[in-house]
Amino acid sequence: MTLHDKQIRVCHLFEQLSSATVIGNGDKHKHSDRLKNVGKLQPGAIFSCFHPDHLEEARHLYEVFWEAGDFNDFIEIAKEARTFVNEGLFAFAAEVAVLHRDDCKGLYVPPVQEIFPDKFIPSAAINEAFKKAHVRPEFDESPILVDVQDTGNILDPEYRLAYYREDVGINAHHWHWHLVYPSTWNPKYFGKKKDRKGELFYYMHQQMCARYDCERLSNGMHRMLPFNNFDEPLAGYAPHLTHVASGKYYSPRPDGLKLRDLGDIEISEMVRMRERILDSIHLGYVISEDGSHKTLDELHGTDILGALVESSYESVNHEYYGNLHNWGHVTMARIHDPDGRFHEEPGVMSDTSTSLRDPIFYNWHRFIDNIFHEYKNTLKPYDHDVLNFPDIQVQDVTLHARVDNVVHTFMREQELELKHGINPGNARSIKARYYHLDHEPFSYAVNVQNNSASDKHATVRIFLAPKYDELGNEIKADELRRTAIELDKFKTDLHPGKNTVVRHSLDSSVTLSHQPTFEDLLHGVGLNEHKSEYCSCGWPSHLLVPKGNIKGMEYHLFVMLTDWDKDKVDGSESVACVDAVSYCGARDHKYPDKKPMGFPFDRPIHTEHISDFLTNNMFIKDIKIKFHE
Ligand code: CUO
Repeated sequence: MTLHDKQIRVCHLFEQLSSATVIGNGDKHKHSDRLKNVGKLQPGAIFSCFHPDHLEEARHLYEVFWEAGDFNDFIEIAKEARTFVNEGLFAFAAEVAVLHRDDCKGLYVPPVQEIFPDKFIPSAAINEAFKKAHVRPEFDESPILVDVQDTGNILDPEYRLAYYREDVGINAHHWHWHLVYPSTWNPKYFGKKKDRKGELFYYMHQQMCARYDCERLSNGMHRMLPFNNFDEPLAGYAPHLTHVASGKYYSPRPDGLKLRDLGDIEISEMVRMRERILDSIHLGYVISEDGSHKTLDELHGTDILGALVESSYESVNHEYYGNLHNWGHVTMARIHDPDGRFHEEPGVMSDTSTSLRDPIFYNWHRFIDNIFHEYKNTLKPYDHDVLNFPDIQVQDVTLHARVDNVVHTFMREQELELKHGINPGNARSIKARYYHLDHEPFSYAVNVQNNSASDKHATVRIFLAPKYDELGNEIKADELRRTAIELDKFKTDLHPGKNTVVRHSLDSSVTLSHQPTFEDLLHGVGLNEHKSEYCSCGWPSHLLVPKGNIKGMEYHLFVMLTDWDKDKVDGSESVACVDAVSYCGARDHKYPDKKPMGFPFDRPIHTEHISDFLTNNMFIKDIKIKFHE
């Protein structure tokens, strides 16, 4: 079977999943014995990647898919499961299988925004598409185009950031990230450990918070206030998303509701989880299931905490530390109907493909990030020797764009094809039109002097951080750590003497450069046996930099070169997807950088101004980001 034939069969598993009528498990006795543990979550219900029961059922299913004898067996058992398993849960499990089965290497799953357009496009636009399809003559196969309506207005101050929170690309990224790193991943069962999974949970979400704060400052708003108090009334949000096949919608949350106990979790338990985690951070060790102490050492501390806070399968003591982060998502998603008396569906916080839409996501994740920050603050600042790269001096950095050292941003029109998820009638194409933030392409030129007599290998680390806070005061070095966003990280070779290192924004190690569409995959376009589904993880390249403002918002562009021979890990040069390794890691490989994620901003900085922190191998250039209306 060719790669293309396999790809078509994978695509068919996901076709029309949004509008398919899945009948449920009424006929369960007829199903393969292998599927006896699935079919609990009703079709049409909103699958939660955070609720333990949903996750457990999804784990059963992806393990069945993983165990299938060969590719054909996998497709057949998946086709059977698709007839009665909840759609979202099925997609999650089938995608995890495509990502991890050896016989699926080189294959993609279609983009989640095309599988489930109803998780990305407000229902008014989707209804409009249905209407347009129904009122036209049968022979008319011309494309249908509908516009996406606003989900709020300026009476809600947070609405200014709707373009960002509701961006299709960031929500798709988040869904994908949690497929690459399922919290239920059992390394013993699969025989492979995902390297630094807990630390990446911390880092990827920390970066989401930092990026959100940059976006807030760009829009003249204060940085986000973390969730802190389990008794406080929370701000509301209305998603306007409805599941097409079942008519069930992601519930809105009115302003002013407080967290309440659910049948399966009490808020007081969550308070206790936080206390226990913080106590352990202050003691410097966590308590394992057998009562022994595990030190939060410099090498593993963040990874241990990440697993415990999320919490994932690798938590050292699930019983004692609980499942703080995941329960936050679930309790916030069910705040409007905690005991289920109204049969309401949860809100968007329940689902990884929708939760970034809700402002509360960022408050919650900053609260989680503050726990990691508390831990990082127990570590001593990096010594000069760790920061410095002897003989290497960065002399200048220029950001080349239309105007040097200025990046222009703007809103770009975009269309999303809906027809593979929902297709009323016979339209050749049904597209939803929306706008997203984008930026002009740019490149960095780094002038480096290698004062040694030999070639050196360097890791180039590029970050961006806003220069001023919401009040116009310069942000101090230690505070900059919270808002510094990674733009790129790559290897370069330095000859003795002067070097100019040039790198294009399109090559960034945080962003996804290209993702094939559903149509591409059906036609075999973009297939490459050396790439695979793992390569679909990555931050959207149109959101590499924040919006900035009309005047030109000032940012520090921070560049640091470290010794690649010390940073490298075995096999990192043979990683298949080098596209977005910073936030997504690498399939079947160690995270390709030995330094702690976020280095050098992950540890306290004791100098007041960032310029006093710099060693010879670092450089700061002030640049502007200018938004064009
Ligand atoms: Cu990704 Cu809370 O883990 O959203």
